Amino acid sequence: MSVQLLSRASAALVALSLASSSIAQQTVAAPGQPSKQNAPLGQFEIVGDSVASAQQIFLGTPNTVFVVDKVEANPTQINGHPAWAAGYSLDSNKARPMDIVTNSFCAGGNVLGNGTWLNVGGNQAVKQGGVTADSQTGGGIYDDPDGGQSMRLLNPCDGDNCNWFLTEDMSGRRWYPTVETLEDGRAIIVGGCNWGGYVNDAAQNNPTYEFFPAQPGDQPITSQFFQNTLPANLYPLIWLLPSGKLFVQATWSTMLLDYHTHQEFALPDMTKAVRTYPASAGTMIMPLTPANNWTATIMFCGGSNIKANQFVTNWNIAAFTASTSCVTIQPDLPNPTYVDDDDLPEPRTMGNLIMLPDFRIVCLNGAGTGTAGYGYDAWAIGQSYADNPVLDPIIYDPSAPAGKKWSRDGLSPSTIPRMYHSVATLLPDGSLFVSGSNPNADYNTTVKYKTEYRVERFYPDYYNKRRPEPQGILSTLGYGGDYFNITLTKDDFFGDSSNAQKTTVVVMRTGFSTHTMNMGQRLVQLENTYTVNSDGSATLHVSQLPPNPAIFVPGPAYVFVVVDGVPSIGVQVMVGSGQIEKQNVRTVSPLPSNTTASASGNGSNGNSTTTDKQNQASSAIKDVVFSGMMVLAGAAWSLIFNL
Ligand SMILES: *[C@@H]1O[C@H](CO)[C@@H](O)[C@H](O)[C@H]1NC(C)=O
Ligand SMILES: *[C@@H]1O[C@H](CO)[C@@H](O)[C@H](O)[C@H]1NC(C)=O
Ligand SMILES: *[C@@H]1O[C@H](CO)[C@@H](O)[C@H](O)[C@H]1NC(C)=O
Ligand SMILES: *[C@@H]1O[C@H](CO)[C@@H](O)[C@H](O)[C@H]1NC(C)=O
Ligand SMILES: *[C@@H]1O[C@H](CO)[C@@H](O)[C@H](O)[C@H]1NC(C)=O
Ligand SMILES: *[C@@H]1O[C@H](CO)[C@@H](O)[C@H](O)[C@H]1NC(C)=O
Ligand SMILES: *[C@@H]1O[C@H](CO)[C@@H](O)[C@H](O)[C@H]1NC(C)=O
Ligand SMILES: [Cu+2]
Repeated sequence: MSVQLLSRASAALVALSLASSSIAQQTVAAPGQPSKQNAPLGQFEIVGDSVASAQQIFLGTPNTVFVVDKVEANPTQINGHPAWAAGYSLDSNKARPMDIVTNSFCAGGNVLGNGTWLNVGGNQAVKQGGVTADSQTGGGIYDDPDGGQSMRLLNPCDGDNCNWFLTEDMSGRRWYPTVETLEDGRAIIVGGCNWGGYVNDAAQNNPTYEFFPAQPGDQPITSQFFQNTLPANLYPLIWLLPSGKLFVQATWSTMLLDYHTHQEFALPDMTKAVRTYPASAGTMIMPLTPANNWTATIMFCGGSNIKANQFVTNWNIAAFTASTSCVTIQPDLPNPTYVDDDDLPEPRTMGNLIMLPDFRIVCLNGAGTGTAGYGYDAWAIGQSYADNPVLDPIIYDPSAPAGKKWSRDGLSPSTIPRMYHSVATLLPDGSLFVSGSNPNADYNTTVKYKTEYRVERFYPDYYNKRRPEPQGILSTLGYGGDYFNITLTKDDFFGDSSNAQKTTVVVMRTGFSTHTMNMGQRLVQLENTYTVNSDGSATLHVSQLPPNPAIFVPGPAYVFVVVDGVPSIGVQVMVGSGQIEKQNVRTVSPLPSNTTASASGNGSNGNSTTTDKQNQASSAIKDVVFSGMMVLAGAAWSLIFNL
């Protein structure tokens, strides 16, 4: 009887899914395996040349990393002047020079909700040695118009057919601005200074924020916080929180900003070290997961315990030991405070924090002493304000017990110092792209810490494992609404379908890497349940993003399915409508129960058990019969309705 009911129920389900297939959403092709074989695990490998020195990078397509530099005498030319931008093909490890038109020195960037990348602000036109050029409109040795108010856009592509173009200017000059994308896919552009230098000062501060694209009548908004947080408020540390407020941290101060009402709410001061540039801690918003109810935790590691009045160059900054401290804060909870987390194993400034799809965090690059910045000071190392490069990567495992979260087990150091103006980003294959370092005013090969072009890949321990090849990932993810199904074979579970319980689906944005920040870097785990079939394959039932665009703003992202710590190759999807607009938010459909069919080896043909922890007593057969009857009832109703 059950069998009969079951088959009638599944026939009805099949009929229903056929009926709804006309409105079925597009899925992406199942990802395959990495092209790289036998990668050196836990190690760096030098793979190519970035053409322009990698001061800023982002993964623009699954196969192309875009590089943005300052104007300098990079040997590769484009349009009759040195190239200060490039597109780096991950397949061929070849870069093509690109023309980014104006001086993008210490610009900010992020991706808009429609997939266009934005790069904003910079420096005046310069000649050799970074000295102000005679013409601010182009010409001269580097032919670099002033970039201080520039907004540069790129619709990324593989190959040669996309180029940077200028759109309207910002309201004012911004050197070292931060860019965060908002719930409607616009960007907020925050802070910076007019003319650059080691730190900010009142005479050149730009204590405002503005939006791109601007709405008619928009004016830049002046922020009290940015008037109060001199001098280390360049590249402020900013994350959009699930509450819709912006968390903002600079020098020793912290606030929440309601960008709609322009209200500022003070939070406790930072503890133990300055985290903003030029102290340059590694920072990130930790994974937002069903287990933590998508609650934001922001982590800060390293930096420099330096007083606000010590950001002057009349003492030996390069010899000053960096901080080992890591702290976290949960700004959306009541009475947030900074809480100590496990210290770094050694002092570190400019150590990037890069999130892996399995929730671990790689810290790499940086220095043990000094800060970001450079100059011709007698105590500088060449021109570098940092010394004692830290070549060792370390990995933070949030699931490890307190005191044991950082580990360097199985990891080997790089051979390349990567200090001021170095970068890193996650790639779709789960490796890291690491490049840059140039603590010099111009292209310089004669100093200890020279202008660096070498590109490295870093391979986490999972890299050579057979990757899951999930089928059915949607090419567009919305906020709430219907769940979707991803199928995995027994091989995808490494032959053990109980790994369905250790499978997660994550949506990641890799961000815009510059100055030890990855603007926009974020990981959100989708809610899922599973149906394990008797042949050891399974269907994952996966919710779309939580019904709140502030948890993960619209725009391109990568989806990874991680089975027992092994990520699939990330596939690019679009989150939201693909337009800069208010996003649709729908009620979340409930997920089917977790169900495991007994394998035939257990002498059963089709016996199933629900494995839900909260629902041990109910049987899958009942569930399926029940939902089948609901479907039949629904079909009957609609039949009656249609008649
Ligand atoms: C995305 O929006 C920006 C700002 O309105 C616009 O300049 C750009 O052309 C748009 N990109 C696409 C692909 O439509
Ligand atoms: C999860 O967060 C949402 C939104 O902040 C809140 O409404 C809900 O009560 C939270 N759920 C739990 C179980 O804490
Ligand atoms: C390289 O840096 C050194 C140290 O500051 C300086 O003396 C030299 O002029 C620089 N070379 C170039 C080409 O800028
Ligand atoms: C997902 O799979 C379940 C059964 O495993 C099925 O009932 C449902 O219709 C499927 N949904 C979609 C959108 O394919
Ligand atoms: C048979 O069932 C038991 C208990 O549920 C389980 O531990 C075991 O892995 C199953 N064997 C196979 C071959 O699936
Ligand atoms: C299959 O289900 C039947 C009926 O509920 C039960 O008697 C039998 O023990 C189950 N077999 C296995 C292998 O779980
Ligand atoms: C179903 O399985 C998922 C993934 O293993 C797990 O997170 C979730 O808690 C389970 N659901 C229930 C209701 O037990
Ligand atoms: Cu810089």
